[in-house]
Amino acid sequence: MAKGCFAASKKIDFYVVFAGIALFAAAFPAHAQTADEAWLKYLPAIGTVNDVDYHLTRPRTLGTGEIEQAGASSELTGFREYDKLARGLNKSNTYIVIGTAAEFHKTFSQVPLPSDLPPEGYWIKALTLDGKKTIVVAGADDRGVLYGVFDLIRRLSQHDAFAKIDVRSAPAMPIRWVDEWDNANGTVERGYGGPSIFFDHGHVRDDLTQVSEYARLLASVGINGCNVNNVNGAAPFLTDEWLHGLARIADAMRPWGVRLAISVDIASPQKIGGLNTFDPLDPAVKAWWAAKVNEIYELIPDFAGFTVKADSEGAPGPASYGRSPADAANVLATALAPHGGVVLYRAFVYNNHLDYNDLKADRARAAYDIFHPLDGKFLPNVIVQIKEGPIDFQAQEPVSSLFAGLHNTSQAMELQITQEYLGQQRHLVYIAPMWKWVLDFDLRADSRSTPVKEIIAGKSFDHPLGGMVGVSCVGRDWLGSPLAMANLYAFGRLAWDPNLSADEIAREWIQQTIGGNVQVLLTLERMLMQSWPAYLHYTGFLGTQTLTDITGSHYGPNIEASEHNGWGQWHRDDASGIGMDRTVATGTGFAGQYPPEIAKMYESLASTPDDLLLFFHHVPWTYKLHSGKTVIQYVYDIHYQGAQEAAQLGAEWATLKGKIDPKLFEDVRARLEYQAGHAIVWRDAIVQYFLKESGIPDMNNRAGHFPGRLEAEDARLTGYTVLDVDPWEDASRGKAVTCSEKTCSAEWTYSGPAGHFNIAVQCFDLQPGTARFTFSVNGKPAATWAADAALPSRRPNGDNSTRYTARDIILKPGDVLRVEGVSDGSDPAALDYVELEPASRANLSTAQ
Ligand code: GCW
Repeated sequence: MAKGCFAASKKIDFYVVFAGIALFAAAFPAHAQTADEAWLKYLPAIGTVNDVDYHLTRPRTLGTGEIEQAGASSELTGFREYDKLARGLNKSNTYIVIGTAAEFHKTFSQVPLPSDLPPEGYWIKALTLDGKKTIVVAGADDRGVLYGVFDLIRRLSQHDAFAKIDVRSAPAMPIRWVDEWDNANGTVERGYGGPSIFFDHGHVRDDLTQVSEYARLLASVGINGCNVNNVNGAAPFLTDEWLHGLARIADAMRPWGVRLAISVDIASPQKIGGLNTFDPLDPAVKAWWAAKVNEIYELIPDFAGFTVKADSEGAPGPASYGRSPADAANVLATALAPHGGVVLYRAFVYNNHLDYNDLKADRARAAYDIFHPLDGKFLPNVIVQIKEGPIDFQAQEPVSSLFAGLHNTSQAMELQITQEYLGQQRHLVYIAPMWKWVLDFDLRADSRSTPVKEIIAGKSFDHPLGGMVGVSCVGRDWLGSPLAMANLYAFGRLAWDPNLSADEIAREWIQQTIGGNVQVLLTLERMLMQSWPAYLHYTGFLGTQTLTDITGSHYGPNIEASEHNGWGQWHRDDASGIGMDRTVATGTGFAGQYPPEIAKMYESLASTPDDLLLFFHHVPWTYKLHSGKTVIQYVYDIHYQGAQEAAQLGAEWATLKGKIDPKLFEDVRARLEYQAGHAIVWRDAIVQYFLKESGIPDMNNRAGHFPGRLEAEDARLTGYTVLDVDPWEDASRGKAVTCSEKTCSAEWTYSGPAGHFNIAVQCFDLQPGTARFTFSVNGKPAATWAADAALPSRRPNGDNSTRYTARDIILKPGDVLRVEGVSDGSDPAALDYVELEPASRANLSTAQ
């Protein structure tokens, strides 16, 4: 798979000069990933500049604050460049003046500022000031100015008309943070974009250039806080050396209005503080936290606060002393309150040693069971941070019942931007449509309208705090995949305004990042919007959650991995049926945690929406969905459909060849081709597993039938030995062959009709080695390739099953097909099958 090409795709044209060089890039070494390579690049947008009668000159700043200066100074040359573009066209002078409302009152009291701009809000207005055409950007405060300037830039990049510009905007919620799961050693938990931009070998990095770039990106979409270290293993970060390093990170982010937060280990007083307890109610522990917090604020006066993972997945917590999360949170909150800091206490607290045989046991219940009784017991600067679903960032879950269970506590919703369970950035999955579904979900608390977006904004239950936290996990290659950056962008935009739609956010991002013409815009928008449903369709079904290896990679298919263990991500399938009974009447009672109207909907089979059916109910394979289809037939149909949709993504992208940057085109093309192949691995795993489990055939006769497939285990093998793949469903019919010598081969004699074929070779690309393959017909090599992608697992399974397709191969009966695999010791060139498809039946996944 192509790696890292995107970083090199920088194009020096007007808009890049405008954003990337004129604004900031001079300060950055050429090799670093910069914000203009994410979306701040202002490629020419669609259509023509329709606002050419402006002669934009450098903005005048009314204040001297660092944040305001950052926003303003950065724009100067950019607007001059805009002027160059407009040269020769009919134009007149227009000035830009930026400042806080207070500064405007002092200098230009005649400007009719709105009197009620909320914190961090702004007003952009075209008017006449001192006889000159002027665009005023007035912020409620410094951050408001900065966000207003970024809004103006966004409009510039989309070529909005300025003549009548009149915009008022303010964030929907005060907490708009990203969380990074960076470890002290420079790795990033669940990060797929390379090593940490913050840390290296147990220290804060010397060069924090990329941190400033990241902060600029975050500021451009209104994010105002960044928690830089993993919630796991957080204890060392409170030591002296770390705090000094963290202060440098805070300095790098401060000009962009992004405040530093850190994760803390609740056992720190014992682990690094020399106390013999971390009991939150122990006076020595309280004093330790208070002193530590004072120390932090000496170094970082605008420190944002702490995030806490406690009593969860092995992390220590207050339960060790019989204390509650409120006891622990409040000790930290007391220490932080005098300085204006907050505690984000994660509700991700559950027992990962549940008894699978106990039909009442249910991990989904945990957050509500633990936190609902504590409602009202948290101090005002504590915010309970709740994952959007009751389990764990699955491709589809109902919304967490806890959102409606805390009326007297501030809440933040935690989303995952990094695609841990959504294809780990190797698959294109634009998550905004899923987030929108969650944000818009009306929980009907107190039988009135209480959509999640209003609860977390503090509106539904009247709290001043609340917001959204996105687990981002960027690395030195940002998210490691160019199109995945749309998710980071969308997160920020939704935290600012959850009423934006997923498709309009997609359009904004495409225009700013990829540019191109209307076809590019519409095609990529369609692709982004189709990508989450497609992923859902080939990875799981009807609310079972992602049927992945949940005790391992969280990537490829492994259906039994979720069952028979204490982790509680069960789907409880057997020969008779599938699903978790979470009803009050006969199941775990989880459905009853929702307010009555929602509880009623999920309690009954008839009113539970099909897409969450198996999250709430256990049903026979022959149970009929609202569509009239049986569950098992749906499993077959939707996985064939999902794989086809994945192939369609590649086909759509292929139509953009020549219309966008060639390196970006090729990078994404290779990724989508891989994704289409991996979707087939997913499809086959799930379909053959449940075919065997249910014993019910596919009405459409696809499950278990692969007419064009030649299995490796049926071939004439030289050096290869037959292997039972684990889990069995990850290989065609459960078997593959593996090379125990240096060079091995598998041969088949073709006996079908003559014709042109695309021939897919399905092999396993293991870590850490590089196997080599050659596919030949009658001894003549048709394709040769190296299996050198970075995929999880050192054993052949669905994590690393990949396909290479040789196209338009002419075959006649009697031809000998041969795959030769060269093992390098650590990658034994394992092979699953070859699959022949008539080239005329233009397989969408083959589009190039
Ligand atoms: O889903 C799990 C992840 C862990 C993560 C944990 C959490 C940081 O697999 O990597 O740990 O959630 O959210 O705490």
